[in-house]
Amino acid sequence: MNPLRRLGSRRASLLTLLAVGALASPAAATAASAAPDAVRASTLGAQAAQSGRYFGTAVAAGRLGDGTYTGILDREFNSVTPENEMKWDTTERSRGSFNFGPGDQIVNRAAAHGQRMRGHTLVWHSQLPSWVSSIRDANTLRSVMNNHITQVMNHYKGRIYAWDVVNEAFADGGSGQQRSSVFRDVLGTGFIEEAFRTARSADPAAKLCYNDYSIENWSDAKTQGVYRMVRDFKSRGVPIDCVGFQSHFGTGGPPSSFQTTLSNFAALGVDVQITELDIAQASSAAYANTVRACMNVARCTGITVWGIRDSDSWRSGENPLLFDRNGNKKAAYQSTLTALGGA
Ligand code: 9MR
Repeated sequence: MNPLRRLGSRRASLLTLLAVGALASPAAATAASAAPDAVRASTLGAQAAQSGRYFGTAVAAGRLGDGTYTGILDREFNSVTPENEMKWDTTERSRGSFNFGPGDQIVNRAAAHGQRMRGHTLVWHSQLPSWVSSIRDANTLRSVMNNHITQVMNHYKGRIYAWDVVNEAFADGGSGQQRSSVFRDVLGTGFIEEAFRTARSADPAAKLCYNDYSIENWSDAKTQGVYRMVRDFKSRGVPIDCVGFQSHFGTGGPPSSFQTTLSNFAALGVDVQITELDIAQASSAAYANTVRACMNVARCTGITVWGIRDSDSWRSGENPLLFDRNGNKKAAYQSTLTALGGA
């Protein structure tokens, strides 16, 4: 067929469709002209997906029997992070004896619902069994740490989009240095590099993240300390793919420099993700500002809120999430959905 004629008939049928649509539904035509390049979705996950991002939540295995909870989970979210089920005190409570039951429950369910998984977390000073924190010999601790990373990652190989390989290794306050922990104190500060190298060999397809809190404000010493580490890793070829900003915010939401922080890290050649978002009292503006900061950074690949309903939150007294205790959408839900639609 003559290509011009083909174009002509396609244009004609498009015009017919538009005309019919405008007659049938003036409201739909108005919405379409306000968002010419994106159908506006009605759930968080679907809306995030339109810009190639995900919108996830922390999930607790113990709540999976609650139909209100799972109803929201499957409707709204396309990424899942186990809230506690992949932590060392669950996965290797005694040396060499691994328990993947609770983690598997979450991973299998997420796979069945087409949700991606973030693995959380392999090396962390907290929720760490005392048999690990009492090790004083460096060779023993090195092999225990590497074995833990390898066994857990092998078990979930191919099923995890991104792993928080090391969690919260930097100190609060003005030092900009690593915090004291059994890992740093016995192995030295190089334990983070070792953990990432081990993780890369265990599952080369998983994205490897460093995850921390209070690294959202660009000028903070802690932020700068993590930035220097990532810059050093990238310059020496230490495998790291992403940085997770937990984003447990107070009532004011993110610091005004948050987008700058995200884009400065991204410029080092890593993805950035908001990994544990919750905001005291969940104001609409604070949620919208957080989501916008991510939307404005191309390498900000996704957002995870740390729980579904306020009653599911580790800080439930502050009502920090997007759904109230009855599972109703809060005002911040709407501002989040709108902000996910982009500028
Ligand atoms: O939400 C988690 C809560 O159920 C646990 O009791 C707590 C134990 O440390 O961990 C919470 O999740 C934390 C996450 O794993 C790492 N960043 C801080 C989160 C909130 O404390």
